[in-house]
Amino acid sequence: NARALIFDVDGTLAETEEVHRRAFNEAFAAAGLDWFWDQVTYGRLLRVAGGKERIRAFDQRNAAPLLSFADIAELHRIKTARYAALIAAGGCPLRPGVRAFLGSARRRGQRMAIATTTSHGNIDALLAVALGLDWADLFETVVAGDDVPRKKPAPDVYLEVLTRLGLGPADCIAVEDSGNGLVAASRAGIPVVITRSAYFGDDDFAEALLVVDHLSEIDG
Ligand code: XBP
Ligand code: MG
Repeated sequence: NARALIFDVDGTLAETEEVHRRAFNEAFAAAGLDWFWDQVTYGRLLRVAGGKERIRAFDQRNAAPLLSFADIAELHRIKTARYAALIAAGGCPLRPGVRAFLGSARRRGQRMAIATTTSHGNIDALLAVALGLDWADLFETVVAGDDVPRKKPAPDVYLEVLTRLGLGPADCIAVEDSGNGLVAASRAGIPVVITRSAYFGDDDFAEALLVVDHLSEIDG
């Protein structure tokens, strides 16, 4: 019976990666780059956590990379604006069972937090539509990728959540969808429940406490 649940966002609360992928492609077009990430390419690139880091990794596939750090920051700014607009226009539903899972955890008195690679703005765009404008009341603290030195699979976001909650890792359970996320939480010493997602379903989850297809399987 964990005292706190720490949630990943992308892939865990909602299947957001196709919206991210579309936002990246729209940003490339807007910047006049003839880049297009199809699903196969994006699936490979998702090994690199973080949008800016992913753009850099793709640019560096060539001997002569095109983009400076400032170019990447600007491209990612456009991507983030496109993502928020796409989410606001069409939303991105929560995965099956997520709403009920959050509701029962709250009724049980479990504390809840978020540990994610993406940005505060993107989390707000997603959860304001999916859970309502008061979504942040559910979570005691939200740690995002740019709040810490290193992104997943480094344990930084999880260690920061533990510090903010004032809890040890064994008092918590992390809910994740990817191998990168599993490694990040495990390096922080936190047991992990995996909910398989579209892009990461075939990752190695041998270290996980439990693996399910949807959180609806373990509600309550
Ligand atoms: C999610 C990610 C993110 C998104 C893009 O990882 O890797 O990079 O794809 O987000 P996780 P940004 O679910 O493990 O947190 O472009 O905002 O970085
Ligand atoms: Mg994820």
